[in-house]
Amino acid sequence: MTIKAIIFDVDGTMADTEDAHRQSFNKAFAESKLDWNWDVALYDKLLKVTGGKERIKYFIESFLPGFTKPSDFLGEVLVPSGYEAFVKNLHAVKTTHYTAMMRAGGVPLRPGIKQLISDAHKAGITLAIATTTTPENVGALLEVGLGKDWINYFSSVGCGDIVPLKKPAPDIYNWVLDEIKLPAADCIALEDSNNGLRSSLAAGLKTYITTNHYTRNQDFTGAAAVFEDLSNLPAFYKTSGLKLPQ
Ligand code: XBP
Ligand code: MG
Repeated sequence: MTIKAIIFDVDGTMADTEDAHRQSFNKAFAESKLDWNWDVALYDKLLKVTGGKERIKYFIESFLPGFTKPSDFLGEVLVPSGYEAFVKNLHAVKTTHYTAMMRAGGVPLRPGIKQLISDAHKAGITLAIATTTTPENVGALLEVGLGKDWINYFSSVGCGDIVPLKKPAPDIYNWVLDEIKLPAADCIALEDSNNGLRSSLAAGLKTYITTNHYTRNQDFTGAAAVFEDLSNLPAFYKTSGLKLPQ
């Protein structure tokens, strides 16, 4: 197999961002006068659900039995201040805190990621991104990690709500494959989580895993290989068959 494209997950793969997400959620809760606090142990459970808005709902519906949801309707009329709007606004506040943390250089790229992107780009391999998080979050992270022209490395950047279903559904990977006009058989994916792996496998992608403190005990059945990280790039190139200058 000659690898023609590498599709990168973002959170937990390109950078260890989940704790920054967790802290940003907590800042949004405080700013919104909600006495909610997601510690690491709780967040570990909440990561079962991908997508920040979906995760807030999962928290409310599974951990806050007494919470009175703002009603979406006044009689028959859909009201803008309802539950959907409440979650959407809370998530928007969270995103402002997250992007500020990223722009402050809060989270570096994981070992080997920058070199892999540079080597692959030089070798003419198509690079793309398939993530659950928002485009603003991706931009804020990669502007610092790869520079303001980071977008020039990627032929497609598939994010968040651009597709109907989030990981573990294959939608975001299928969307990216359509954009780069390559069959899954000519591409590989880089992921960090069980939800991500199920999504990329369902899209027919050979997938390599780099674990992190939230995912290292997850099930990676079906992965082509599992690495702690990409600090040993030659080993990753050898295992994946990527023919890249080192
Ligand atoms: C992981 C996710 C994201 C983040 C939070 O994304 O599930 O939802 O946890 O980001 P990835 P948002 O696919 O890159 O691993 O709040 O922006 O959704
Ligand atoms: Mg991830």
